[in-house]
Amino acid sequence: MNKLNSTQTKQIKKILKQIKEAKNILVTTHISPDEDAIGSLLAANAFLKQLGKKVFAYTEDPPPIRHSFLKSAAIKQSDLTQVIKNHKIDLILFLDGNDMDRFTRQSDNLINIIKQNKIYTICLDHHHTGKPQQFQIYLNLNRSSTAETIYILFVDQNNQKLNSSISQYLMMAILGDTGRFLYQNPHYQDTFTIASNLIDHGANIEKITSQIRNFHPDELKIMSWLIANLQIEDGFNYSYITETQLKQIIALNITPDNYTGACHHFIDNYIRSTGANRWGFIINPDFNDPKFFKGSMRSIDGVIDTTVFAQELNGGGHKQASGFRLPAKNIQVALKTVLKVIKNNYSKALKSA
Ligand SMILES: [Mn+2]
Repeated sequence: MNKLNSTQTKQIKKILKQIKEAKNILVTTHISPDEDAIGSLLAANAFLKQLGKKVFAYTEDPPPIRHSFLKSAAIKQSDLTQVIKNHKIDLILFLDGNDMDRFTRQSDNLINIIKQNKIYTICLDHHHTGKPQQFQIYLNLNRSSTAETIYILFVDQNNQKLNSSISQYLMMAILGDTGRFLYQNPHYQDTFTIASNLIDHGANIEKITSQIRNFHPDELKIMSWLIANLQIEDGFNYSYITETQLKQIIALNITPDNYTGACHHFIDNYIRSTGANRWGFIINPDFNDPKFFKGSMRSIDGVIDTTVFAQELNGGGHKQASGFRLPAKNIQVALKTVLKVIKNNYSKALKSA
């Protein structure tokens, strides 16, 4: 299983060599971290510690509270440039993204400090759009998740041992990015072999699912608004949260975690499976900065390439799941922009599906 071509094998050898030579390693993942981001980060942290490395696992955003059952406290929050300064970092492992802007809100500062300190950069990823040239080694094995790439790197290629906590981390990540083994996946044989091995070593799909799919009543309230705002168009569905609704959410002391959790659940489970349409999007004001609107697009395999739209909106991702962040005066303006981009690029996105 996990057959790699010679370029990939060489890259992996290079990565393992750099890890061996490094003293202080920073491992990080993208802002607004999801299951794959947190699970991959926790697993990479554990595998590097097995190798006797000094590891610093940091993100700029906190992990969602629903991941706390995995002792995600091992991940600390800080401005990444500060971590580099404080701990003489000589190697950074970036996980689950391939654009410095995904890892920090101040990418210019981060790029500068990396250059000044001659820090080696490695990126492990599985996305199809971005800026991989920003990293010295960029490894993308086209897997369903970054977690599978981590498994291949450390378990398959470096003979490292799984234990029950690492198995739980990797399983959570794979469950998150595969939609619980739902999505069409060219490497399905590897995915199921890895998953089976993780269960052998203590991962429990039912328990993990009950943790990450345990709804807070506030999430259901926000989902009811997304349901009320749902628009069924000729070809696609969409919904949104208005800036007035965000104000209400804040007034009700609803946490950012429950806000984004509700949006994720709605987009993953309803937008592409309501009525006759098989793709759609949602858009909602950024909790921390309501001058920006966050959008997510989802489609069923082979229906439409959503990255065609997402890239026009300065975002990216996968054909069936992509995202973007858009500055706009209000929800009406944001929606108008997105609908216009869809209209102007529809045939291109259909062709590219
Ligand atoms: Mn991922």
